[in-house]
Amino acid sequence: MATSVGKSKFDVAAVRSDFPILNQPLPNGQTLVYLDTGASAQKPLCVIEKLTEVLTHYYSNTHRGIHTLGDLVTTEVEGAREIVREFIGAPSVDEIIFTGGTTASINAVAYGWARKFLKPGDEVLLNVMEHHANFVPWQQAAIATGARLRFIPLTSDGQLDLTQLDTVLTDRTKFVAVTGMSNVLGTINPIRELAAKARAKGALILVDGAQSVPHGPVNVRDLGIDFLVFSGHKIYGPSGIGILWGKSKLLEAMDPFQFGGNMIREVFLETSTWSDLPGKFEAGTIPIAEAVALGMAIKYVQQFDPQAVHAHEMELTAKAFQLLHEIPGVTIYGPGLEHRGSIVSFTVEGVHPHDLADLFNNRGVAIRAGHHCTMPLHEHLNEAATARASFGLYNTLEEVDALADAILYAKKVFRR
Ligand code: C6P
Repeated sequence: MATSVGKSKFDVAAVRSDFPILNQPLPNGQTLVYLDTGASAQKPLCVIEKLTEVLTHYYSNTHRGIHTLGDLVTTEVEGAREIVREFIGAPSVDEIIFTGGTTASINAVAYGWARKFLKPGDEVLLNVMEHHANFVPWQQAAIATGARLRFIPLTSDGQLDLTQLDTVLTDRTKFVAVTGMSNVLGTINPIRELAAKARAKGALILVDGAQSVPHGPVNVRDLGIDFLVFSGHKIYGPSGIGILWGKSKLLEAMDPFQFGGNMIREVFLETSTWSDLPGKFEAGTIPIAEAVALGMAIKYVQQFDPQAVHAHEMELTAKAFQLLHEIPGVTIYGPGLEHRGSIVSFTVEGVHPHDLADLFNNRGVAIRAGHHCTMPLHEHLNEAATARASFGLYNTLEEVDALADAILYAKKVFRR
């Protein structure tokens, strides 16, 4: 396990020592300033070592009772499933489905639940801050079933406008899909309140936790939600692995999304029956080493005091706010600090975000630029693209200075 285990206080220097990639120069010799954790988080050594351990010592497919390696690896995978269950407060380990990531998890619900249960005239409630992964599957399900999409309007500072909720959440609403935290605006949405309102209308609610789950504790029972999805690679774990959690009675009622090995009980010539949960939704071979390493990534995150992590990440965000606000021509999108997480999207007047990212890269500063898979949101913002800095537990206040310096440098290059 990592060197930072057991720290009573959050210690960013110790955290950084857990991440090999942060402690080596870039191929061009520069020091990496990694401000792109919202796209993919870096990996601590314990996660890297866990992947290697599985592949080196007990890799095989997960068939318990066939041979020794199968038993060992199955025990590890099921151990990881239990870690996820405990992490999100799910009542049963059978409700934890390993998928390829957030996108795959949402598609499983949009196919398995929405296409089965939505009828013409039913409504699905979205909003324009959603990532395409929590937008397009619902759009396609609505086209396929004749259901109608409705949208919670946004306030001028990029929050869900709950004063309009009663207009768009109706007796016809059957499903609400909402992000826990916007990958562009950083907005943290009031999930408990939305879940209660959805429940009162008899609608189900899915939370896209891709951005929110890595940054703070989540408890699906406390929140009162029906589905939670997230990705391993954004929570310091491997890519290619993600989680779909759903209430067992919903998962049992849903159709599988993918068909093949592992997910069947019996196959006849003309028909088949499905395996119990979670196997029903795990067709084929799951990413085995990645699932085990996701368990390790969660244990890594869990060792920190969540309040200390939050305080650290918000200190970085507050400093970015302050420095960027002081630079003429910079616009920051999204709400104030009290309603957001550690994502800061911005534009610099007269400099295209892609040029910004390119110039930043010359200085070793890694940010993301573009529409960040949120074209409806960028249409709403009236911007084709934005630049985005996103912070994780390993970032430092000095790296926020490097961000501000890089903006000043870009302005100088473009004589703005
Ligand atoms: N966002 C970014 O913002 P996948 O690719 O399936 O692991 O995650 C998709 C996804 C879903 N919802 C939200 C809120 C997200 O932020 C993302 C991924 C990345 O840089 C890549 S576009």
